[in-house]
Amino acid sequence: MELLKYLKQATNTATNSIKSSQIYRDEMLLNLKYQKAIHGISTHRNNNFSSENIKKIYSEFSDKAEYLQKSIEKLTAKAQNDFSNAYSELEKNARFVTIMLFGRSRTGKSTMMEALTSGDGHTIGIGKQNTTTEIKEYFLPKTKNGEIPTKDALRIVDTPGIEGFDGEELAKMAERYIERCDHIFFLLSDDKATSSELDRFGYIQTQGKGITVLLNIKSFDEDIDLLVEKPEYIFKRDEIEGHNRRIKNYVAKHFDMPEPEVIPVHARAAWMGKRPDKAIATINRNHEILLRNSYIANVEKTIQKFIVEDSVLVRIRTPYDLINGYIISVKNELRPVAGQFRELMDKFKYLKKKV
Ligand SMILES: Nc1nc2c(ncn2[C@@H]2O[C@H](COP(=O)(O)OP(=O)(O)OP(=O)(O)O)[C@@H](O)[C@H]2O)c(=O)[nH]1
Ligand SMILES: [Mg+2]
Repeated sequence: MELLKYLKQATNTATNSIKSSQIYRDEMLLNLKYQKAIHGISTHRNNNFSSENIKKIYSEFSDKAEYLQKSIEKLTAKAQNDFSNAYSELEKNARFVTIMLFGRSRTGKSTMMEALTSGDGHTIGIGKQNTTTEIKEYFLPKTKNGEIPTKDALRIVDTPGIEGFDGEELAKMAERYIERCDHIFFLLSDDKATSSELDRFGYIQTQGKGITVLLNIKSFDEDIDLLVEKPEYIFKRDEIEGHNRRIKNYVAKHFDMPEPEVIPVHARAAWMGKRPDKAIATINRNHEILLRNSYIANVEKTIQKFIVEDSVLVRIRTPYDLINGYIISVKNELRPVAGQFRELMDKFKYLKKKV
């Protein structure tokens, strides 16, 4: 009940912030019609040049200039469309505080989502990569049949793995969602954390999003007994400390951002502990202890803390971060085209002089 109050507060903040950012959205949409500023490039195409050579050179120049102009048109039209959609999504979903699960395939994102929402486990992968192939949203408080709530809620988003067999397309799908969320749970598993996945911190940072690392302790199922009896054999302090240091050092070395919090958790045990009916069939163990020793409570505490302490500030920023993110990405995409334009102009000036 207490949290609902804060969720309501977050909704109000988001609504106000979106309203006050609308003039910037309009300006952004207007400015993305950049192609209007480049005109007249090929107006001389049919000029009656006396020399065949000049005619040929001029025509080549015009072709290239037109091609570049079309590239810019396409690029800006796409950016305009994507931006406009992303912004309306923000408007439409202002009532949700959104936490997104992000990470390589098989790190346990879906398992974590099932644990947090006390799900039936059907989204968890069985031995294969890229089990999750689309963005899926889940809500707390839960609604009947998982319908989209009409009131303020916490939205937990499960995404496809960013590094798996199905590669780039799915990774892009997950990355595109970053701009729509308020906070990111970056899943790493203790069995196979690579530095290439940590490189994604840089991208998330440019979108202005906060990150908490969930270090999923993926011990074997047979070790679930051990987790109940002797959790310190599963949550090995030295190993966790090693991961913790490695993650923090890597982020500090490569990105200009605060050290992320790293929370060790056993996603599978948490899910089993929350689904006693299912788990009883497989294990005859004490679910309360299993749940406690999974340390899922630390993840839940982080969510509560985010809702109570940070969500208001974050939600003031969200629409502005979205706008900034697009400015940065359009700039990056336009840069190579601008370079080609410059090169073309230099070449043209040179030719003119020669002629
Ligand atoms: N032993 C153990 N296995 C886990 C744990 N978390 C996940 N798994 C297993 O790891 C596999 C992948 O888990 P998922 O939750 O489907 O992973 P995902 O990150 O959603 O994977 P994609 O959907 O492919 O991106 C499943 O077989 C899980 O049962 C854990 O804490 N311990
Ligand atoms: Mg999944």
